[in-house]
Amino acid sequence: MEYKAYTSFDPDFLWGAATASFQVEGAVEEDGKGLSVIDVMPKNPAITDFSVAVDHYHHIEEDVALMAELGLKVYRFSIAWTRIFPNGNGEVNQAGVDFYNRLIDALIKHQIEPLVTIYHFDYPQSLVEQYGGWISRESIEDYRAYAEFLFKTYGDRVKYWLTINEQDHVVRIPSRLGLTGEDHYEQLRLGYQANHHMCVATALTIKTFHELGMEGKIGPAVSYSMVHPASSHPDDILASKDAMLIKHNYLMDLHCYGEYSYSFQRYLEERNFTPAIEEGDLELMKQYPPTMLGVNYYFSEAVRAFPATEEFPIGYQKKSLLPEAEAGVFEVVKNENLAATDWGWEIDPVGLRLTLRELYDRYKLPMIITENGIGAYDKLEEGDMIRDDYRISYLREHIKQVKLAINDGVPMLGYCAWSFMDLVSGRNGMEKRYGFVYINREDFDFKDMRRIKKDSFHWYQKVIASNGEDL
Ligand code: BGP
Repeated sequence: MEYKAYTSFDPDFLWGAATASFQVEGAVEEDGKGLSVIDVMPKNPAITDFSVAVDHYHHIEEDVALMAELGLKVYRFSIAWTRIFPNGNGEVNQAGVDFYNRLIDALIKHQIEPLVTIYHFDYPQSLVEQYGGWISRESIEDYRAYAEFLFKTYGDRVKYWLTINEQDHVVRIPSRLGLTGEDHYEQLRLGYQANHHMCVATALTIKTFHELGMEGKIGPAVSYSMVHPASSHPDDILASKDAMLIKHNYLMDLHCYGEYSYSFQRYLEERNFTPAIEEGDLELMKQYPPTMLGVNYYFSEAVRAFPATEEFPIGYQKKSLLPEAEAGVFEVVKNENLAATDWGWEIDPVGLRLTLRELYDRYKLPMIITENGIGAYDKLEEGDMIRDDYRISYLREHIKQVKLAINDGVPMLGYCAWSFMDLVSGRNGMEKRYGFVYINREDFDFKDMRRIKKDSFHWYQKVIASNGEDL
């Protein structure tokens, strides 16, 4: 829709940038930190692991000074559970608690609002060893107790909380659940059980948040993006609706309505994936929904119908991290209308407006973009220059669409680009860079870890200073 007149961003719009503990901190075995599932997962010899990352642990003052120079109003970061509770439960590690106190105090000193992710993929390995981790019901109380500790410790300064980052990814990536050895279907079945426990844990944590009388807002950071039909053929449109359900809406319906939607129940039943649900679980979720949503958005997808055959029977899934094809449901295909990144992620700014509209239509919660950005092979040139015009153009086009979504009537609290500084990519090491700040290290050469401002740093500085007018 077009309008005759457009409003601007609110004066208190939170311009920000994000990171996650395991991708930036390093120091994985320092100052009493326990091991997480990320620390123990099998290493890929072709890329760096996360043990040193970009050494943020030893650079927080310098890094926060750069955030202040950039003009950030909000900084999204995650707390490493195993710095606070090395075993996931039990003894507290004071050195870990102090580290985040220092970080939060430095942010506040520079008038940067901390936006804290309670748990971003780095689940305590000890909990996997104690009782199997998220696949066991015992996990619920340990997560809640950890979150309660954070509320009591940092809640005097932190007003915005994200419960679990990209739960849908966690439940489908076996190493992030600490699973080993099971076959693909068993992993999926266990994943849905883990998913249920995470939803109960989230609701209980939100209950605790209210009981403690915490100020501010809380909700999950969800990976949510439009799945377009590849054509106007009704079969493709049905496939896109089903893909939205299986990829995104099943989880949102649980978080926000405490329900397994009728169609998702059928999907689970047919595959023997229905999790064990205890009395009161769904009621609890209904009673304690999130008060905001964090939205991670990078790309959209297009799908066509994928009729089951003898060769590909119903339920057959291409074995991949995320669902890309499932016989009898959908298959992801190339969207000829869109360009893609070097990693094949299709760039779709309008898809972001659609995503925000879809989420608000369905769930009516205020939102903050918690991740949005482009991974690229940045090149450090003579004179410490990084000319990342492709990043500027990606971010500019997406921010324009956030503004349009606001004009559509969607309440947006803020926008966090991914990422503040270069960090170790989830699956691609150091070669896939996202930051406004370049970190001078390669996969297997730590160099000097110098922080260098990219062209996009100077551009975003102006965007923030002009409250989104100077794009
Ligand atoms: C999201 C994660 C981030 C980050 C990002 C980019 O799924 O929440 O932690 O990794 O994706 O992904 P990648 O690093 O694989 O390009």
